[in-house]
Amino acid sequence: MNRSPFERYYKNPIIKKTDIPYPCSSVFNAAACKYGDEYILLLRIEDLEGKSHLTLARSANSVDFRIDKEPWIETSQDPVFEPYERFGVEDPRITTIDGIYYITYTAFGPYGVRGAIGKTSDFDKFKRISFVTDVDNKDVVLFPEKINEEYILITRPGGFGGQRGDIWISYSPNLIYWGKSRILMSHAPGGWSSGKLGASVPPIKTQEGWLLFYHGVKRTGSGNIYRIGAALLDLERPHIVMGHTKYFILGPDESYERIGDVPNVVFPCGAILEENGRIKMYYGVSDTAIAMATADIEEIVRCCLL
Ligand code: M1P
Repeated sequence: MNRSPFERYYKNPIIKKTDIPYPCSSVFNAAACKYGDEYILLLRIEDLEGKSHLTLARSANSVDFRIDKEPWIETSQDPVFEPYERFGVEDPRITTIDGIYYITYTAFGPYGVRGAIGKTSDFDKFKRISFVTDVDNKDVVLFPEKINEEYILITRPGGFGGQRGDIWISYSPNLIYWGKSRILMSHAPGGWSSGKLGASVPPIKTQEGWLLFYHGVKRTGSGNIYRIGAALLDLERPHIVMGHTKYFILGPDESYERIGDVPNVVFPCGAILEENGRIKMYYGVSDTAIAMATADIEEIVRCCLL
């Protein structure tokens, strides 16, 4: 019996490296949003040297994408940002607030990885704002609303070299200075997410609470297995976890999720809630391609509250 609420698109994966109009090594972990009538994906593309950049793709129907002929966001040449992005920019997420599209991403450089944020209003000009974490802290997602005049951010400090990595929440008046950090979710020993956690997709507002998809990692003798769970956070006090799915709700099963540069990985960075209550979730598969799956948002919320 398949108890996942997700239904995979029958033509998965929807984007592969052979779809990219220039030479590259892989394409995976894409941010997603609607811009006017179009679906936008911001693709993480790894070049032939192994360094990642971000390239835009657009679609009228959510599955057939036109991919830009050149990268949109690459390592910054600005001396404020360059030292921390020297090895690439990775794993973007998009959050819309008042018509501005905020893009959080992982900056990778000689000192480690850290979270960064920038913005666009037209998917043409992109302006960096700040780094939102120090090093060894990533999987950054921004809430789509301010609460009590504050921006709210979720991050994942740690998790490297086999160490623990839990999900934290922080607050800021201006997207630059972050504080009041506290633990949001920590992994339970022994289970499907016992290795480390990380937020996947920016929180989605529902009547019952903020729906947060997250990835959980199980470490095995043959490597990591990345799977997806969901949690429901209190609408006014989002540091309160009202519930989470008892089991993972999407895991690597199909061959394209099992086999690739990094096997056994499903890694969403973007999801779009349609008017009919279906979520379209875009996820990297085995750090090699991009797939899409849909689910009923009410069913996932119910699973969080069981
Ligand atoms: O290889 C799987 C994923 O590993 C890392 O994710 P995290 O640090 O959250 O465990 C990232 O490199 C991610 O890009 C990659 O898909």
